[in-house]
Amino acid sequence: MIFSWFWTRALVPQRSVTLSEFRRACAKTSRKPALNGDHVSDRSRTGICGCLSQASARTWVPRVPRIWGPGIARTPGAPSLRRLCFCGKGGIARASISLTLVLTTLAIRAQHFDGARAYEYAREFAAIGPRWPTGPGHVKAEEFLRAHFQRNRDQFEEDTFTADTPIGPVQLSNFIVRFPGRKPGAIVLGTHYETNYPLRNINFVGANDGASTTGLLLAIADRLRAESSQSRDKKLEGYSVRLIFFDGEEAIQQWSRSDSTYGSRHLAAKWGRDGTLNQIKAFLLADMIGDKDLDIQRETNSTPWLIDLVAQAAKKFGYQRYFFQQSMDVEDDHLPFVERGVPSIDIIDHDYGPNNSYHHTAQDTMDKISAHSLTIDGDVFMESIRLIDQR
Ligand code: 1BN
Ligand code: ZN
Repeated sequence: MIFSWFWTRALVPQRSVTLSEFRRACAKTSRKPALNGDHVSDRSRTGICGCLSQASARTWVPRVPRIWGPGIARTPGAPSLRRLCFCGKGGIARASISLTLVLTTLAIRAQHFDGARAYEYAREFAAIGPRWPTGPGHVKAEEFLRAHFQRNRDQFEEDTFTADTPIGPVQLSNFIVRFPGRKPGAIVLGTHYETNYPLRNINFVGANDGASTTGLLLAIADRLRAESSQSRDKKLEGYSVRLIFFDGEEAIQQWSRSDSTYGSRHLAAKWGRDGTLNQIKAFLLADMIGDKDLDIQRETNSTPWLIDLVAQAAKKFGYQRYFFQQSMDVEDDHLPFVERGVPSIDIIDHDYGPNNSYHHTAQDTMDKISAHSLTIDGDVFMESIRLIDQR
């Protein structure tokens, strides 16, 4: 039987014992002796639980959490969760596994978000180069996302359509990834992944504008995949989560309501027709929030209760100074959803570089964004999901 750090620290009275004491207790109860380095427990009989120290076979001490998931190092050679379970009675074993799955999920959630992982995804994605619609980088960006979701066996779909643009019909594709939950209803997180067509001749890679938030959502997908895999039915505990990688957010010629947000306008209309919009509890859009100097504005087209909820999530981590110090209204991919009554928020930092001088310029490169900002973003997105689940 194994127990996570929460169990050993929070629920079980702690006392130090030696390895020989533990082995004697095991022998009395016909338990298999544990291996050095194993996390062990004989709480039911002896009330002791912890992890055998690899440094000394003589001392048994509670140690670091023996949990693992994306971004959490599993000790090389550490036994799997199932192998660690060695208690006798089937029912107790099953209950123990369930408890462990719940506690492991809580432990994953308790970790700070892995912004370094999000940054690495963003770096790979920006390295594709400019991703303007109809260009070669756009095809590569689609291939990157497709290959990524296929490799991870995610439930994903490509929502391909033809947009009517100032340069004629253009084929665009939104990518939608689903993580089913136990509660009826869905939380939607979105970003755009393409780059600006008018900037196609200046090597504009959109490290912040497109790549950073694509990296963020890919790292969020890793967390959701890990959380799902911890449960027996492979579902999230709360609402389903859908991640959308929108195409065609940028203007093809000049930003206007009809020349921008092609992917979100298409999907919101489609989901309005097929009833999907009615299931959406909240839509959180991420845009340009990889900026090293993070300064997220209160976007005034966004839904007030959702702004408050995100502020509450930020407060939990002491991140207030990065959020909502200024207000601004921005037309973005959330508007087609706002207009159809879906509670929505644009989490955007439209203050990028001195006097916004990096925005839509060749200066929008990886050195202007940071893993730290992506950690802040990820923490707040994950906590916002939790708060929406609890509403
Ligand atoms: C976001 C990224 N946007 C364009 N690239 C939308 C936007 C429109 C942001 C107007 C600020 C002002
Ligand atoms: Zn842009």
